[in-house]
Order: sequence, then structure tokens, then C-alpha cells
Amino acid sequence: HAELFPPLQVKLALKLCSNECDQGHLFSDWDSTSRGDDEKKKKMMHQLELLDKNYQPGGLCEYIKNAKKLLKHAKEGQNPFDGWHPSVPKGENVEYGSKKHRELEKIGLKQAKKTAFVLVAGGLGERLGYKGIKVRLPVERATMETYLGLYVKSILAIQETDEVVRTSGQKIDVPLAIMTSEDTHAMTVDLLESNDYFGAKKTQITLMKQEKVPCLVDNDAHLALNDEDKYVLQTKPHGHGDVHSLLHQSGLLKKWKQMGVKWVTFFQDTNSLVFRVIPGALGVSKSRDFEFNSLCVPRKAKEAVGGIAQLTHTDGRKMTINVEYNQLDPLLRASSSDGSGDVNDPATGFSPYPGNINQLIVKLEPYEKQLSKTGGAIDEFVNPKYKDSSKTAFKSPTRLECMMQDYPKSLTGTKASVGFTVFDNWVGYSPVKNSPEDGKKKFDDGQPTHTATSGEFEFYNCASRILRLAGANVPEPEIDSKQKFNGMSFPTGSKVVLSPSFGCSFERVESKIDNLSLTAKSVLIVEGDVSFENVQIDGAFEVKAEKGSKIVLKNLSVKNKSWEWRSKANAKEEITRLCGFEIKKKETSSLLYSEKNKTLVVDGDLSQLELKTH
Ligand code: GDU
Repeated sequence: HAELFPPLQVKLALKLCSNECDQGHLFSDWDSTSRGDDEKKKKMMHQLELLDKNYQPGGLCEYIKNAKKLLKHAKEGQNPFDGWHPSVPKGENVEYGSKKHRELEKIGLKQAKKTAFVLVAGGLGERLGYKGIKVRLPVERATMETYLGLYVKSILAIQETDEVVRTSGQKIDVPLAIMTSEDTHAMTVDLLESNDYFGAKKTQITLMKQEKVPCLVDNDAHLALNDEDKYVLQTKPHGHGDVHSLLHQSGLLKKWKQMGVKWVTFFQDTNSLVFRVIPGALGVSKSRDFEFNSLCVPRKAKEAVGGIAQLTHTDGRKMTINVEYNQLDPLLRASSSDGSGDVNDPATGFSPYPGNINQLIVKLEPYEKQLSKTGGAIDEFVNPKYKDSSKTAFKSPTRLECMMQDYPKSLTGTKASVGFTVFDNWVGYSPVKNSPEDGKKKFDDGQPTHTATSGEFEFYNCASRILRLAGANVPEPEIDSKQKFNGMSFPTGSKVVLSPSFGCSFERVESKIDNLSLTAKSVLIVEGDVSFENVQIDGAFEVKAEKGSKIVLKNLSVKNKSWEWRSKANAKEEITRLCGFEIKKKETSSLLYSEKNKTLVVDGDLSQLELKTH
């Protein structure tokens, strides 16, 4: 068939058929006498060429070689942590709002101007049961802000701070790279374009698409063809670890270095709280000169977050690394004297191992150097589901995977400083990963549910708590066990949304509050430069100062019928079904001010507010 294909494709096919790669089965049905299906054959060679190009470094033959090795280890039941002993590592614990936290935020905000952000958003979130991309989900339904909108606006708020000024006096555009996949790319582009990049410049955001890898049918790493079409290879996602090779291949790291970027901060598709802790964590990276800093929260045993462990090898090597949640229990069982695995410490009610939330801060210079050496390749793993205990056949084709938090494995044996920073759950971690049904099971088990419902209430509760720490009088949220959302009850209280432009650090929020109180039934939505002096809210209040303008609220008592979060089961509308509630708006007081370079002072005069009855 050689005449059908360009020489490079012929070379690739011959390589695949070599003894080393042993993929002759891919072509064994090709009828050498008839020239039928030529177009399909061309498409298949094109697909193989792309798969070869996308698996870097090394191409398809390297993939097959790695797969054979890992499948052999899996069949032999080899423990990836053989020879390594786990212990609880020491990291930096930061209490949000404390003196130490304020100092770290000051240092961190200065570093923010030298930070590039990377969002990994190639996953579809199958566990959630949502049809769209996860970054399109609303963080909360009071404003319907999407995750992507919140992230971009948080980056813009950092960019707007006084600290983010180049020595030349010019403000810089803080860069954001988003890793997408075939499943999420078009929808991510559409979300950005239809929202005018959420106020960012188009050039500020770079999209990098990760490609899938071929599936494997057996322990000899034979590549899988589609059951319905023998000219199409089956493929699956390779995992978020691809982000490193994409950053390297795209040349972004070099470009950022030239721009004066010093840090790269990675984060995931749904964690509405991530930007609350980034300034403080950047402060830790800077002051402790961490080359790699994982953000963590206290972890409940068996929770689906990896545990950060110090691993010490019998030969003396040490590494501080994430042990993924499915591997932590067997590792701990194998190494403990009493066989206890992933269990809580009775004294604290949490696992002694801090939970990795995959918000990673990496020092750019050594990172870029290291990736130039490795090409961005990350340790891979394989997780085949075998048909039976002979481990010779798989239930369905498998593939190699990799995780972005495994990057420090490539630093073992070097002097690189790898550390972690722990914040409390309430301010650091609130992902949306699980369907209402799976969330309910976790709820019954006393586990965090990580549902759209918990995500929304945790977002409001975090903002309320920050206001309390800033001196405001906001009641603690309470659980009303009669009020169930999709069968689960959560602590709820005042619904507070503090947009990133209101303050991107604790001190900035605190500086805007001087005697503010809210009742539990209140809703407060604040955007822009707004300050509160002697303000009482008992109702729903939306206040927004457009960019460049300022509002000072003084001696005000806002009172109206407010909004209600009403439980609603089995709704047709997808988001309502996921959250298990709808919002009944009754009355809202609102104030919008957009005069550039001017301050609106509202002193005791309620008539300046608009009262809407819905
Ligand atoms: N992702 C990709 N490409 C992929 C797979 C995933 O970009 O091929 C992205 C997802 O969109 C998401 C992120 O990677 O933004 C993480 O994916 P999951 O939410 O599916 O990750 P897990 O829940 O399996 O676990 C990860 C870490 C854990 C812990 C946890 C915290 O592996 O150790 O940190 O996130 O949420």
C-alpha cells in the first residue's frame, strides 16, 4: 500500500510493524490485492501519525514500550512504592486572617505580578453527570457567575492591584493558559468568546489542547481498533499530567520567562475558593524558596484527594509527593505495624496526611530548565481492569495515564525544595465533582459531598466567614436538618458573594469593612470598590461600583423581603437538578454606580437605592 501514503507515514507503519513495536495486527486485515477502503486507510494512517506526534517525547513506539513495562508490573502486582516508607511530612500551616497570613499575602501579592496561571480543564467530569464543560457551571446561582468567569476575573483583580506594575510603570497582563481536550476545546472557546473573554485581553489567554492516547487491548500493549470500524484506533484521555509537556512544547515557558514571570500556578476546573488562598501560598513559595509548593487542606480518610507523604527509600532517597487516593490505603497498610490503612487520627478526626488539592505553585526558572531536559514527560501509570485473576485479559481496553502533581518525582535525588502549604477546608477547597446520587452516598457516610449544592453554600459561607474575620457581624451558618436538598442538608446562612474586584486579599476586604452587620436571611452581592461604614442589612442587597468608580455606604439600614433558596427535587432543568434548589427572589435593593474617577457617598439616604419587587 506504500504508494497510497507519504513517505513519513510509510516509515511509521514499518516501525509499528517491527518486532520491537509488534503492531502488525493493525494492518493484518488490509487486503493487499483489492484497493477498497483507501480513504479509510488514509484516515487511519493520519490518525496514527497524529498519535505519534502527540506522544512526546518519543512517539508511539515509546508509548508502546512504556505500556509493555507498566502492564508487566501491573500483572506481577508490583507495588509502585516498593522500597519506599511513608511518613507524615512537615509543611507550612497557615491560618487564614492570622498575622502570619497577612504577612504572607503581602509578600505573595508582590509575586502575583510575576505569576502565570494554568487551568487544567480537559476533563469532562463524568462523575458529576453534567453535559457541558465544568468551567461553564455557575459557581452560585445568586449571580450565575461561571467558574471560568470567576477565575479570569480573579486574575484581572490581581492584575489591578498596585503591586502589579512593571518597573517601567506599565501594568502587565497576567497570563493564563488553559489546557483543553477534544471533549472540552470547542465549548471552552465558545464560553470565552461569548463572554468577551470576561474582560481579559484575548492575547492574555492561551489555549493548549491535549490529545488522547491509544487504548491497549492486552498485556503485550497491542493497540485497540474500534469494534465498529477497523480503520479507527480507540483512544482515551491521558490525564492532567499532559500539561507539563504542552507548556514545554508550546514555548510558553520560554516566553513567560522573557516576560519576567517567576512562578507558574496550576489549578483545576471547579474550586471556587482557589484564589482566596493563592496570594498567601505564593508568599510561602517566595519566603521558603519552594521550587514546588502543593496547596493542601486537612483530609478526611478515604476522601478522593491524594495525600502528601514523605517517602523514604531503603537506599536513603527521599521525596515529598502526592500519593493518589486509590494508592494511599494499600501503601499505609503495607507499611504500618498493625495493618491500619487510610484512617483518621482520632485526636483530630482527619487523616494525618494533608490532602493535595492540586493547586500547585512552581518556580519557573528551574521548572523550565528541568522540562528542557525531560521534554515534560511525567511518570505514567496504568490501571487495567482484568477479566479474572489470571490477569491475562482486560474487561475493556486500557491506556497509560499521568498526573500533573507527579512532576516532583523527576526531581528525586536533586536539591530541589519541594514543600506544601495547608489552609483550612472552608477557605481552600470546595470542588464540584459528584452527581446528587453519589453525593448522597457520601453524605450518608459522613464524607464531604463535593456536589453542586455543597459548592454553592460553601462559597457563600466562605465569604461570610471572611467578613466575620474582618469584623463584620454575620451569623454562623446552621444546619436545618428539615431542609434537604437532593436528600442532603448543609450549613446555610447569609448568602454573601464578594466578587474578586471587591478585594483579592484578606487585607483588602478588611479595609472596606467598618461596622457591617447581616441577618441570616440576607443576601449581599458586592462588586468593585465599595466600602461599608455602619451598615445593617436585613434583606437582599446588590451593590456594584463599575471599574474606576467608588461607592461609600454610610449609616444605612437596608431591609426587604429578600430571597429564598427552596428545595426542588427532580427538576427538568439540569443545573437545578444538580443543586436540588431554586431561588425565589422576593425583593432586592440595588445600587449601581459607574461614573469614572468619582466617588458616590450614600449617607443614610435609602432613596438612592432601587427597590425591586420580583
Ligand atoms: N483533567 C484534564 N485532562 C485529563 C483529566 C483531567 O485536564 O485528561 C483536568 C480536569 O478537567 C480537572 C483536573 O484535571 O480540572 C482534575 O481532574 P479530576 O477532577 O477528575 O481529578 P481527581 O478528582 O481524580 O483528582 C485530582 C487529584 C487528586 C486531588 C483532587 C482534588 O489527582 O490528588 O488533588 O484532584 O480535587
